[in-house]
Amino acid sequence: MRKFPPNFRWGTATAAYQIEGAARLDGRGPSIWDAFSHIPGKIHDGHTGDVACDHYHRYEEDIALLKDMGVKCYRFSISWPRILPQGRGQVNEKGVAFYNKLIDLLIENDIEPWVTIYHWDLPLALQIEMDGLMNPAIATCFADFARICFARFGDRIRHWITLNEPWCCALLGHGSGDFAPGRESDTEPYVVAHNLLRAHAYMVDVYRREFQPTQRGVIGITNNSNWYRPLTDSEEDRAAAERALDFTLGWFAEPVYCGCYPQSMRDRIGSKLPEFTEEDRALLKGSSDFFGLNHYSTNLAAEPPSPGTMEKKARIGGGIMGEHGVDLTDDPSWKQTDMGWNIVPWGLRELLCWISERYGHPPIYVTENGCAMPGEGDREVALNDTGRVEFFKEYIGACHEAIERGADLRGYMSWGMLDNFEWEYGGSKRFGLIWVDFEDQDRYPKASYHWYSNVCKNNGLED
Ligand code: PNW
Repeated sequence: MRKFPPNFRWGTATAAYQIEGAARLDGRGPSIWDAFSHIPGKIHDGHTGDVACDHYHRYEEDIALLKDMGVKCYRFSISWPRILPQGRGQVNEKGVAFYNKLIDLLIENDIEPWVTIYHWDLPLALQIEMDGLMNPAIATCFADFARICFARFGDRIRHWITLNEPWCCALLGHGSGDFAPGRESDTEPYVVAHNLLRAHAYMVDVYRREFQPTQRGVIGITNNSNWYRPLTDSEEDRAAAERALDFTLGWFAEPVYCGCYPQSMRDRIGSKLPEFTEEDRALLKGSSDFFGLNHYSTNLAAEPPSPGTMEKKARIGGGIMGEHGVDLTDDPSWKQTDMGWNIVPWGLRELLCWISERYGHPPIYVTENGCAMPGEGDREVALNDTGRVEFFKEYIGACHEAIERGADLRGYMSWGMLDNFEWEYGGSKRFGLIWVDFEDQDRYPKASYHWYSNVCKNNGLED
């Protein structure tokens, strides 16, 4: 048995728009994802999050499934437009009541609620009225929304995550246009990233000044990153791999830990990269009590030119990925998930050790890791998901190795609890430990659910 440290947090994660449904119920206002998913052609087969997993009505059943799984914690996000239908101003008490019921029932079942304040569902009103994440004033809107969350729920929440994966909002929402609000640009991502970093800092500032002294929780940000392995041992390729990390993870982590953007970005982006004011810099530096990491894959990184560069540019739009000047490729021997993401478990180990070294040994939580597997539209295939069990076994093993090498990893959350609305892919990509029948909303635990349940209960991996 490979045991994990005592008090290691085993959990699983979801996001509001991906599971709740009840999109027009009990006073919820529209978000940019409601608007985006209803535009023909944006989402696979015209799927939307109108119903999703109907978790809004089935949260009791879902908490019972969490309880049986034996997780110690459950990460979910709060739908901003359910709390503030206009994005600011009047609070929707029915929305508050839903999260109160959810939080209370989790605690009753000995499951720690971990709250993500923003998992991409910006109120549509803020997009229309003020250009959403492009407007510097959005940071104050985030802080005001967060204050309501702390005030209403903070007496029972010990772990807050301000933002989920700002990289996706910047690059996919404003670079390639694959995500809401669907903008394609090679300048907007830098502005959006900058405003989200400021929003994070403002939210943390509100928490630390007004709530943390009495509520005694911790607060941090969750970033996503692949691991980038140098294609060869050459100095150029090693520099290219570091640069790829800077442009994905360092872009958001460096300001939080050091108060500025990575040097390689400043060198290459020049004046397109906004600058922090002294005040913002001071608020940002040291603004995370832990390092939240979502991790899904690994690529090879090399110094261009080579044909791969152009391919990546086209895929992740606007030329912006090209700006790091890294040729990203895949090793043909690597297996891939249904998303086409490479399965490289040791990449997570390397990334955890890199974070630990680069950012001064912070407490780290893996707040998402998981896979979509092919053929799972078919229930029988999904319930016997040996590929996912193998994936988790190897990736959790890699976490264990990272701890042995000295990383202060304190928790691991699988993505995701349920098959859900997988953004642009709608219901066609299934990441869940639990299979969902989107016709009648019945839930069926997959083999991986039972396997993961043992990991949680044993606090370790059976050999
Ligand atoms: C994450 N990429 O998204 C999100 O936090 C989840 O909501 C989502 O369901 C999950 O991963 C699976 O996709 C990502 O292009 C989306 O590298 C895209 C990327 C990474 C993460």
